[in-house]
Amino acid sequence: MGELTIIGNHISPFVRKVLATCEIKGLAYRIDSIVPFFGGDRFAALSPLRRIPVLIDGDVVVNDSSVICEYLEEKWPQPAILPADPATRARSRFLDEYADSRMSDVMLWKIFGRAAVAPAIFGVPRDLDAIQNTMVSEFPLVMDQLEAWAPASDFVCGAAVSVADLSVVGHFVNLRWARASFDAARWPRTSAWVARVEAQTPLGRLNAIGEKLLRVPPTGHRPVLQSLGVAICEETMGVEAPVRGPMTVI
Ligand SMILES: N[C@@H](CCC(=O)N[C@@H](CS)C(=O)NCC(=O)O)C(=O)O
Repeated sequence: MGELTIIGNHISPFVRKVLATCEIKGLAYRIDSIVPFFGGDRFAALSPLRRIPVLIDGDVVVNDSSVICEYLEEKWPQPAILPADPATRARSRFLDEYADSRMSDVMLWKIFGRAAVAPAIFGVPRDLDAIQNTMVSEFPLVMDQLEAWAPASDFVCGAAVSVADLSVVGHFVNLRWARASFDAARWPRTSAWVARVEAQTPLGRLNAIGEKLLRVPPTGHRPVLQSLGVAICEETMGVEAPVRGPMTVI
C-alpha cells in the first residue's frame, strides 16, 4: 500500500476527523499542512471548493471529510468507524452531517472564525459583540441538541467510536481556542462525552498538535510539525498570502 497524503491542517476539525480515522485504522499518512486560505493553483485544482481536507491515495483524489472517511471505511473496513447495523449507521452519518453543517456554522465560523481566523488570517478585528450574540442565541440551541444525543457512557453509537463522535467532538477544541467556554453543569452529558472522546481516541493528541500550530503563523507550521515528528510532504501547495475561498463567510 502506498502512503496516503492528506492536504489539510490540524487546526481544522474536518482534517482531524480524517486524521483520527486514519490512525484508528492504522493507516500511515503524510500531511501537506496548508491553511486553506493559503492554497495555490495546484490546491485549487485538487479542491474545487478550495477546502481542506483533501485525500490523495495514488491516482485517487477525494474531497470532503465525510466522503474521505467513507472512502477509507470502504477500502479498509477494519477497525470500522461506521456502525454495522444500517439504522445506527444512518444515525452516525446524520450526527456527522449535523456537526459539518450546524455546528460548523455556529461554532466554527461564527465563534472560532470571528475570534481566531478573522484577525489572524484576514486582519479583520475580532467582533466580540457578534461572538457574544452567537453564544447567547444559537450556541445554547446546539448544546441542547447535543445533550439530547450525548451517550451516558461509551460513544454515541455504542461501544465503539464512530465518525459521529470524531466529527461532533472535534469542534470543541476550536471553541476553547476561541476562548469560549460552556457551562458543564448545564450540559453535563455533552461535557463528559467530549472529555471521553478526546481522552480515548487519537483526537486528543491531534488537538494538541493543532494547538501548537495555532501559536505560529501559517509559514511556521512545517517546522513545528517536523519538530513533533509528524510526517510531512516534501513539497507544499501552500502559498504566502491568503486567497479567499468561495465558502469563506468571515
Ligand atoms: N464539508 C467540508 C468542510 C471543509 C471546510 O469547510 N474546511 C475549511 C477549513 S476548517 C476550509 O477549507 N475553508 C476554506 C474556505 O471556506 O474557503 C468537509 O467536511 O470537508
